Amino acid sequence: MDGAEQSSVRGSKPLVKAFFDKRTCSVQYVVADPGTMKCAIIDPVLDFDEKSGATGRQHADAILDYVGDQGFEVEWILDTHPHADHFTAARYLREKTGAPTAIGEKITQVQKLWKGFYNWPDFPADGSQWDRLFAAGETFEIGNIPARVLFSPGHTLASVTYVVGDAAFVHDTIFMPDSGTARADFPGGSAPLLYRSIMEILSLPDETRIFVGHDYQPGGREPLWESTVAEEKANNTHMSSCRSEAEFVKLREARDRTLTMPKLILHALQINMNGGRLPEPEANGTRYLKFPLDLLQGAAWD
Ligand SMILES: N[C@@H](CCC(=O)N[C@@H](CS)C(=O)NCC(=O)O)C(=O)O
Ligand SMILES: [Fe+2]
Repeated sequence: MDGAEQSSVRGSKPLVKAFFDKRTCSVQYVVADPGTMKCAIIDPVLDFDEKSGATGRQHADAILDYVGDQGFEVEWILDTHPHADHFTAARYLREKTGAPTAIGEKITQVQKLWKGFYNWPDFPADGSQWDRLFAAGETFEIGNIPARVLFSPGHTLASVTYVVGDAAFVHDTIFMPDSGTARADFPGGSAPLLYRSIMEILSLPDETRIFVGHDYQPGGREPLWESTVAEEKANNTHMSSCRSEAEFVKLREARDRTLTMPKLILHALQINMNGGRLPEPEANGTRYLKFPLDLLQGAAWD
């Protein structure tokens, strides 16, 4: 496991452990109530090698090993959004632990969009692939620690932030201060909505711990994933350089014009819009993916 780190806290603050996936620069989390030993897994990665077509469970199994070693009971398997750069391991972890899966309720809008792209008329775009769909403002518990869902659209139509005690799992909204913010140019993305979502996150108490969903290691530094609302307000390279929504939108859209599509977007969405289920094997026992040609913009020819 790469860059696993633990930040231990006292009192009712959750214990947070991060697992960094260097292939996709994703950060996966276990957030636990040390009082009750209950935990949630957030944004787990199912490994995939696009060159060979191999899938792997190394990261998910490392999380399960950690959970087992700590004596934690998994209460929730949470995704913040349908990822465009990796497969979610939510389904695999549900099979292993029996814990319920959840995502934001607006996943149904993403499903409706992408079922058209993949030409899957029979795909149920109703969110039934998860055990629970969270609406904005909904609350739940991890052990005795209260958790709250913020609707944080912009990067995707369905993105949510999980605020667990003093820890906010913001995934692809705001990144580490030197890294800025997430892109807003995927189908259904919106730079103005991203700005408003980030402003809601930054209105949390200054000492709120921020746990980001990716770290692209600017300048080649070691991966980092934890900051605070105060640090982000003072130093985030995108947010602190913009005085208004309009300025942010200009900056974000200019940067997005320079980005190519994530290399796994067409692989990943068909798995992730289906709650992490791989396609059913065909008659020969092999599973296959399907890609639309000439549908998405963002080709990099040079
Ligand atoms: N090169 C990466 C790009 C992944 C990517 O686009 N990541 C999104 C989050 S899913 C993002 O917000 N990136 C911000 C950026 O690249 O500035 C890949 O191909 O997977
Ligand atoms: Fe993302």
